[in-house]
Amino acid sequence: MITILDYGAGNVRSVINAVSKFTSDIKTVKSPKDILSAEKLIFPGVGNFESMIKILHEKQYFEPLKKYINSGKPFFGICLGLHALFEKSEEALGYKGLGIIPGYVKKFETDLSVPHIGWNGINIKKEASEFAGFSPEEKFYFVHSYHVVPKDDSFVLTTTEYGGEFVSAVKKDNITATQFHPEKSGKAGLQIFENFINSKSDKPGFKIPSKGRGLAKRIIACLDVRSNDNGDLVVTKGDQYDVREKGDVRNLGKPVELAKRYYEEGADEITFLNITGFRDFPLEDMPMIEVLKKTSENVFVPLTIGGGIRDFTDKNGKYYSSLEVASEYFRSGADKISIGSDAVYIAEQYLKTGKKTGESSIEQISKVYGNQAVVISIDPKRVYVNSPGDAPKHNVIKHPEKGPENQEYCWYQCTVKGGREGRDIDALNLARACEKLGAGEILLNCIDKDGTNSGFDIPLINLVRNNISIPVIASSGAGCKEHFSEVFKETKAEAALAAGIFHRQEVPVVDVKNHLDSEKIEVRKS
Ligand code: 1PR
Repeated sequence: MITILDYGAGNVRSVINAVSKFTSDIKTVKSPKDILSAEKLIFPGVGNFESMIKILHEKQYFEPLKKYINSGKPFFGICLGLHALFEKSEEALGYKGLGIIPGYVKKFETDLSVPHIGWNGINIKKEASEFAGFSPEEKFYFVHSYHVVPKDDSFVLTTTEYGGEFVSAVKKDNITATQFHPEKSGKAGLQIFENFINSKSDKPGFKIPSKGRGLAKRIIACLDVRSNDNGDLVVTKGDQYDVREKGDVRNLGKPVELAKRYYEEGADEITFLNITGFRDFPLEDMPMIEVLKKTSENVFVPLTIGGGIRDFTDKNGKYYSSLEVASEYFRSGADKISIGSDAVYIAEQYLKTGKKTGESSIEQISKVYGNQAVVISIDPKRVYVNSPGDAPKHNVIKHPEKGPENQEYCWYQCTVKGGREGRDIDALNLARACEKLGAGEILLNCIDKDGTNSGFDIPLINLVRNNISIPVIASSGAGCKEHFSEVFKETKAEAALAAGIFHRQEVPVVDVKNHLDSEKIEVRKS
């Protein structure tokens, strides 16, 4: 039997789905005694160290967990499940960890963007049955801002390069714990679970250095989802956000099937955007939750979901906080949520008052689930001006694509409600404010480029990426594989997202990856 510790935060569903590929004998912890009676325990965790430790105490799991691990029975920790083993974390110095491994958890100190998000290689430092059957080129999915620092090197199982070498997995006797997420690492991750579950100690993995050149640029397939006029949930795609063709909502396929296809073709992440989320409340629009649950059964790469994440009062007067909406998404299989319109209102308020309230969706969700779980989806469109002085409040740049009256300058106006309403805040100011409030990543769309197949908006991506320190996903305008190499060569974007070319099967994901590889841009080969 495999017991999984669900302490209430993070995406436990994905771990259950991954483990259930190899055994149906799975139990989730409901009480402290379930921990003590476990035969093999997996402790998955994403989120925040403070909130995890608090919950472990509240549920009275803390001492049983120590007792279980010290009993010598097999233990597998993931991400925060690794951090928990240490004495303390810089993420919450007032809270003690389990203290099973001497050492602490440290914030990344690097010029690279933090969180460290994406697929990276590992150097295996000692033989370990969990890594039986791996090729040195394998990459695993990481998403974290803190990493462990064991006092004793004998615990180190793997290291990874990210602005220096950090410890990405530990092993000692019955304890194995990884910083990366096997449940989100495609076939390689599933192999780790299989090895752990079946105790394949007869086939030890060997000490191997990673041949991967480090963190891969991610290729993300985006599925804009909404109900069509018959009430069926479909994947659609707009041209500059207009999703109707001859009056009907364009139907490009079924969300669950398309997501599975992109996973199998090698997409590094899948993003679902519920594009009518600004008017339909997600917890009433349950099909979207179903889509997520079904997708996560067969798709083992990160899933992001956006649309409608905000506080809401329904027609019966019942109030839902944005945190409740997000929690429902996380429970249903999401790894990250993306906030669009609400982020604009929050940033406007924050820039006006200069005060963090602690109550915004960005702050609340990142506090519980961690910054890396909060993506801000920005929907900007160009406003052309004759000179920078014409828009003194905004970040104005010179743009090679001139305006309708031959203007050379523009600023990027943020919009809400699916591009329908422009606001008096620009894309860079929004991104900066959201970073300060706790967002972990920016999904940078561009309405002028969306659906045009004319390439990404390079000046916009540089404007934002060069002035913030969280990762940026370049989005809108991809029309051919060369556009992906262009965006990675000319900007520091960590990922590139496309929709139309993938849905219309004009360029398969694998062709994009092969092209990037031929251009010496690091990718994950699947
Ligand atoms: O405001 O928090 O409810 O979130 C709504 C979300 O829905 C936002 O993330 C917003 O970007 C998205 N959205 C709203 N309306 C539309 C629309 O198209 N009418 N989709 C829309 C935006 C997302 C893009 C697209 C890329 C790539 N589309 O990410 O996938 O531009 O397209 P391409 O490769 O075909 O050029 P809230």
